[in-house]
Amino acid sequence: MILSATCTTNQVGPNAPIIYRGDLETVLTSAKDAGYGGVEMHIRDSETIDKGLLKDSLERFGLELTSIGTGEAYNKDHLFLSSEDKAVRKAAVERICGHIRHAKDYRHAVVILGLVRGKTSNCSSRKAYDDCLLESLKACAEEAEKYGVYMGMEMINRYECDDLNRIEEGEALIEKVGSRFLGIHIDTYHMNIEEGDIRAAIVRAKDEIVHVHVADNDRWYPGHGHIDFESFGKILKEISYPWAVAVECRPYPDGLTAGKLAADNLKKWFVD
Ligand code: LER
Ligand code: MN
Repeated sequence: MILSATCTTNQVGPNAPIIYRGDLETVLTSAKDAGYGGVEMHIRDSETIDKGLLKDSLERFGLELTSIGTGEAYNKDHLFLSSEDKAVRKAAVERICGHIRHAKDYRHAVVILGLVRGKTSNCSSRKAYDDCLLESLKACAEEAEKYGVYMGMEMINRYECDDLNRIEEGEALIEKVGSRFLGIHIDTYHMNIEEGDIRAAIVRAKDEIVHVHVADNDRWYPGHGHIDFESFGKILKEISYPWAVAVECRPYPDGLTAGKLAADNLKKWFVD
């Protein structure tokens, strides 16, 4: 298991759950100094960034790219996979395919499918949402299979997204898409709201989980609130979860403090 920190070089809101913000050198230095082994980069469009620079910089710092956050496609560009507008749907699929072609240069950089899938409330009916989302996911899965890149369908709480809140919903959709490169991405903050029995849900989906986010119940760094991370760490050990655990919390009281306390706490709880 590798500990990862959320980072961005883009402008994002003060409450966005991304710890390190700033230029590439600054965010990678912060992640390395706090003791992380990898980073999750939140990238608006992989096709328009200097991918070589990112790769070289990560190698220089000895950090892995564990995951690509894709939410800006929805938040800033209003692109989403379930759109009934064919042009929007196509652009959303192309955005995700661009991230997939970027992720292929790394060992296991998961392309996150969170808000970029859209919401049922963005569509004229539940059926339209389901049909459009399935069509788009199948197109993305084709690209993912070509390059052996995993996409992680993130289960997000009901207040932020009106579908795919619970792990079992994710499992059902993944079965419909039918690609082993579409996996489940869990997040302690969302599970704390949505799952009745977190352990049972994780154990049931264990073979499909490709990425993990951690934040406390108040979305501060793990250890600030009342989620039992020691037990959560034991569940990940029980299923022999091999991939990254990325800290995705609000940068409170500031990014450097949040990132360092999160890393110290998680090492204490998760690493033998
Ligand atoms: C994204 O990983 C996430 O967890 C959402 O809550 C983004 O707002
Ligand atoms: Mn998350």
